[in-house]
Amino acid sequence: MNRTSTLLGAAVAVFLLSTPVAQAAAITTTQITPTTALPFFTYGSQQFTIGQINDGITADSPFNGFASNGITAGRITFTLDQTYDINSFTLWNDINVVNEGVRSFKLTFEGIGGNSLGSSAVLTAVSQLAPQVYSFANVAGVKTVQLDVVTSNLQIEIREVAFNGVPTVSAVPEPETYALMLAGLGLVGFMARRRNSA
Ligand SMILES: [Ca+2]
Ligand SMILES: [Ca+2]
Repeated sequence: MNRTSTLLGAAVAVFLLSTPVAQAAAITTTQITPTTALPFFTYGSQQFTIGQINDGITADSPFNGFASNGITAGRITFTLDQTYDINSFTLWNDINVVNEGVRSFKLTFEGIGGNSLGSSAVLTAVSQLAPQVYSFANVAGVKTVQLDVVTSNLQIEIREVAFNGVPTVSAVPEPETYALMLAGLGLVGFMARRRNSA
């Protein structure tokens, strides 16, 4: 390995060390604001409203979760508290009592300006107590996720949702990182010129 490639390697190493790496974490509850035009089911004094989809409660009791009052398809919008780079969606569907709930759905990701960042394929779901995790290639800069329920059995019933990801980091390097990169590249250029003139 000659000196130029060694210096180039050093410059790249400095750049990598200077780039903060956030740990992927669950995006839940107050990080998500759900909205929908779907009606909600009521049972006696109980209301199965959209806010139950992100209240952090995933248990069977007390019948917690959103239910769409007999509507089997429709859109629920999740607005996130900031932009995230997302790599999975977790669905707590209905519990498997009489087998209602979501059967298939699609996710569409949107950036901060409402621009589409792409959609998932139509994904399948089953009624069960355990959460279902849907992993996908990382989608960067997501501010809003549209959940389009395509089919359900009896009605849409969702106990809870979450995403997994990291807060989006600006693509522009930090000033000090940028300066280190320039210094490294300058050294490489200097050494290359010396080699050429030698
Ligand atoms: Ca809940
Ligand atoms: Ca149910």
